[in-house]
Amino acid sequence: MIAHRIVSTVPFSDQKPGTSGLRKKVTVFQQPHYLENFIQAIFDSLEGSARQTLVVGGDGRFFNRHAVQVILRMAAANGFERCLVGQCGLLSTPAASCVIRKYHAFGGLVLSASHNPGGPQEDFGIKYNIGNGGPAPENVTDAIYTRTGVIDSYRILSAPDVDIDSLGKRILGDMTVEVIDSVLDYVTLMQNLFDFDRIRDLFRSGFRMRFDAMNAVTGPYAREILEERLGAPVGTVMNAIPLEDFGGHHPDPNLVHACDLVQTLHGPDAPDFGAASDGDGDRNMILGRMSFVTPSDSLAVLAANAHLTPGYADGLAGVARSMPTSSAVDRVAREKRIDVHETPTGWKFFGNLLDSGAVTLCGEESFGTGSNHVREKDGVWAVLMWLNILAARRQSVSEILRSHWRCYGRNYYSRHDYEGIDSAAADAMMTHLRATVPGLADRMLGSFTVACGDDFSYTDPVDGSVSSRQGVRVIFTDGSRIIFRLSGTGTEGATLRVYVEKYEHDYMRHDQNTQESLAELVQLANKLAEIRERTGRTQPSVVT
Ligand code: VG1
Ligand code: CO
Repeated sequence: MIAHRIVSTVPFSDQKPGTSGLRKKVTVFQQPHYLENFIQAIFDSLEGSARQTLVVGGDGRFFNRHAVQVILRMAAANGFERCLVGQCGLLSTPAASCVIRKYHAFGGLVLSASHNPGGPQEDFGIKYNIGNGGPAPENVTDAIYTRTGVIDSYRILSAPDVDIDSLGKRILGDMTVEVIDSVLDYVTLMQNLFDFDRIRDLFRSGFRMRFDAMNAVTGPYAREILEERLGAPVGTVMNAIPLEDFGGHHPDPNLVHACDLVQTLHGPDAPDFGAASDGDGDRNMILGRMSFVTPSDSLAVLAANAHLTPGYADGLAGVARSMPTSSAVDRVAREKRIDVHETPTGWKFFGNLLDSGAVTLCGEESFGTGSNHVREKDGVWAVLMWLNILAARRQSVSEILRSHWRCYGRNYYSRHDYEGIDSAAADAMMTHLRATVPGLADRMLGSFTVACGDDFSYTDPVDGSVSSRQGVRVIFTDGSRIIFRLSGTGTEGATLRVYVEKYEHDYMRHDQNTQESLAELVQLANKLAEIRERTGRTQPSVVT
């Protein structure tokens, strides 16, 4: 039975999907009809979805189970023929992408607020992924947003909750609900890309690692792959059980939030390799004994060594990085004579490049790395890629990193985040930067000379769509850069991100601490944006 309920409140004008879907406090999603309004707006914006398959799953955070049930009832009432749901409502973001592609689904709904904390007072989120398995492009998210403002009813089946905890098929109205193993399809894909025998030999030789699943969705994936299939000892995966509140932690794999893991890698008896992933499993952090690999360097190292893994043995068609990601990978691309594409922040911009075959690997400075195997960034994939390379080269993480810098030079790189600043002040700062930065061309700033300054705009080479105002850049004549942009994923106030990069050709002669080598550029950034005057902050909240 389909109930057509009229939305009783004003349409929700704040339902604007950001860099990765709609992300709000759980309490916002709990407002009457809020969730349903957004889901219906998504369904209304899709063309040709009747009698199609939808994939549903999330990172297991608070509200995940409730949202899955609402989505199932609404999908049934909106004419879908089949819903594939991860067991217990769980699917990591890359696994959802894998399942959408493998079963030729029309699209999927992924429930997550990524690395943001979870729990009744914390964050929830919904992203819609299209049939290629990737995040909806801007024309789709814009259509969804427009629809949220005019919608006046939604379709939902009145039916009891569906059992999503045991595998198998159920019937819901005219729709079949198929509860699938959350990890199996993903594991099969990984086995096709990497040399599991070789990695197993590495573990057998005494190589030790720790994977921190941060009580988020990757626990079951990492356990199955690392401990079951690759023979790593039980206990290799830490915080392996997904919890609704992630154990009260920020499931954000960086030096601040994964500090236990970082300490383990710096302690006595440290293992050889450490890695962590985020809430929904699309991010990764890579650590060696006493060393940290910046995501930008990781992308460059993976590009330089991809041929050592079976899935990429034939070489790379091209690479792509988001604009604020350091240009370390550009140097690898130049040497390999392949194209490098520079895109705005957000994985959705890689979709067309991957679909068209223009690029094989891509990455972002924000701990995101991936390839054409799915259409999302993929944390566990990045860890396996590193493991395969380590197994092939039989060198330590820091040896691999140093030899990379010797060969290509080093891009010192850091991101400074100012979280929870006043939104109006943040907007005014960006307006000020947009007005002043273009005029800096050819000026000397300290020991640097400005080559040019602009607000980054991107034209998609495949569909010609233009995305403007993607970040203010100051580019110096030696290739150093300062970039300013506001986050699209925060849920409180505004977050300013300042990205600073400096290239050192002769790394051996100038081996320095990252923050020291960037100190002058950081000072320049503070001055150009008038950060202290405009935000009252003297220090960033997070430095990576
Ligand atoms: C951040 C990162 C961006 C990433 C996005 C989603 O966006 O900077 O690189 O694609 O999060 O990541 P922003 O707008 O806050 O800077 V995730 O792990 O939420 O899918
Ligand atoms: Co994420």
